[in-house]
Amino acid sequence: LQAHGLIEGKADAFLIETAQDPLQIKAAVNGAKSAMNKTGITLPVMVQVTVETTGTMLVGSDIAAAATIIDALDVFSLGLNCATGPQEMADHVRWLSQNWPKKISVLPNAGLPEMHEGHVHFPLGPDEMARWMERFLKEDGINIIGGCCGTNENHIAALNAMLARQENGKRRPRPAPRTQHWVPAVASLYQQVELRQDNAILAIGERCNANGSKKFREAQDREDWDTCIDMAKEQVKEGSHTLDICTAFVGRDEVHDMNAMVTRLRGSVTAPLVIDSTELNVLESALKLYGGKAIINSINFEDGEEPAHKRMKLAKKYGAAVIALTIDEEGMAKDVERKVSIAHRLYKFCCEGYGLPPSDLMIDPLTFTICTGNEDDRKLGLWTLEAIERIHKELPDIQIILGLSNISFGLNPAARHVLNSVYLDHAQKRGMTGAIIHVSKIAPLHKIPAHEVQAAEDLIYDRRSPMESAA
Ligand code: THG
Repeated sequence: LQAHGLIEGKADAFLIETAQDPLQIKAAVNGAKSAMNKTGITLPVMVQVTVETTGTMLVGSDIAAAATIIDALDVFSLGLNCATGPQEMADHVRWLSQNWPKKISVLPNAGLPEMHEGHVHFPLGPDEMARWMERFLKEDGINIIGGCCGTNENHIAALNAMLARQENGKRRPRPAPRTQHWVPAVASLYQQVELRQDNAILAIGERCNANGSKKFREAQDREDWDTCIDMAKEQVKEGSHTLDICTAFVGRDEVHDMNAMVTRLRGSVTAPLVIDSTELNVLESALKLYGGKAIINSINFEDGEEPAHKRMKLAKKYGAAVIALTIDEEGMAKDVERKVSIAHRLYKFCCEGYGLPPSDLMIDPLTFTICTGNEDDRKLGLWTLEAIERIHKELPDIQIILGLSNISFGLNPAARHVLNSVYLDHAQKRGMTGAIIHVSKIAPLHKIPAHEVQAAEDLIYDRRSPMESAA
């Protein structure tokens, strides 16, 4: 309603400012978008976060986390205002300059407030303020300037005079050129996590899953949330970059349990969340509660495109990355050709249809167990590897992930760890960028006895040297 009134009143842009919490920004941006949809009038949406002297927003988000979350909301500009003066903002302005792909605004206070005989005094005068802004303009290429607390018409006049001095006063100054480098990422409230890890995969912790862990399921069933959260924290400690959360459990309320997890996790773990549910309402209620940039797990075309449309709308509305499975109206893709062709269809649907950045699309070409003993299943692991290689070649900018542990269902735990580790290594070499795994149960190949690696590879490549002895 407020946004609607601003449009009716002929506002030129929306400015969402002095933001302390990314969740508040998501709500405000969506309010503005909904009013723009209703009126058919599109205005630029500008966002400004308030970074305290601690170096983070009040809830703890640093500038990289905030930028990652806000970028996914498709805004016009991002900047800083309030809390501090320009000096304290300089590092964050520099970060924006080097990373943020769109316009940058800077509206500092007139320095850090001091108390003088019971009165608040802002120490920075107009000229000093203008010198800082000139530096930001010339060194960091910022686009929009102004002042916040403690500034008055004299400060603004000084900024105006500074601008008029640029380029001999002939015309409005161009900001210094920037060579920013935007890194594809997701984020918790606290930190940005890059979707492409250097020489490693993005590790998605698998254990907070009612179907994937007996311990989790039992804790969830007795609503022992402390144990559930401890399992999340333990996975982060072990090296999980993000956490898969699944509360689907027959006989329990999945929305209630997901909400219980998200409200507790958002303020207590630094890893971004992967919301794993087949139910649209579970996905939406989790995303509504989460201030970070989450990953939706998952979309597919099993029941046609309608469910995928609904999930992509959620992804755009709440600013999330997306895991997409190679499943279509014919079912789960098992052979290479079908996996690759569905991957292309998913790419067109999500990236061309909804403007999802390719780097935020995480294709999962499906892992099936190769340990059933069925003749028909023996090549499933190999086909997935070949599909990874092709998808990586044909769609180099997207991410490729697997629910790795599925590969070894049916084996004993020790053999599973070996097969999972070896399969991970092969999948990574072919272009997989992330995996849902139990990090502490993955070993580097040089730590696994050579004959066990050999046995696992024989199984993966269907070379008929029986792994059965290991099982
Ligand atoms: N793709 C995507 N999402 C997924 C999967 C996928 N989410 C769920 C699942 N598959 C990946 N997660 C797991 C989690 C646990 C196990 C397997 C896959 C697992 N758990 C042991 C078991 O069940 O035997 C441990 C049991 C225990 O600790 O009690 O194997 O493919 N996108």
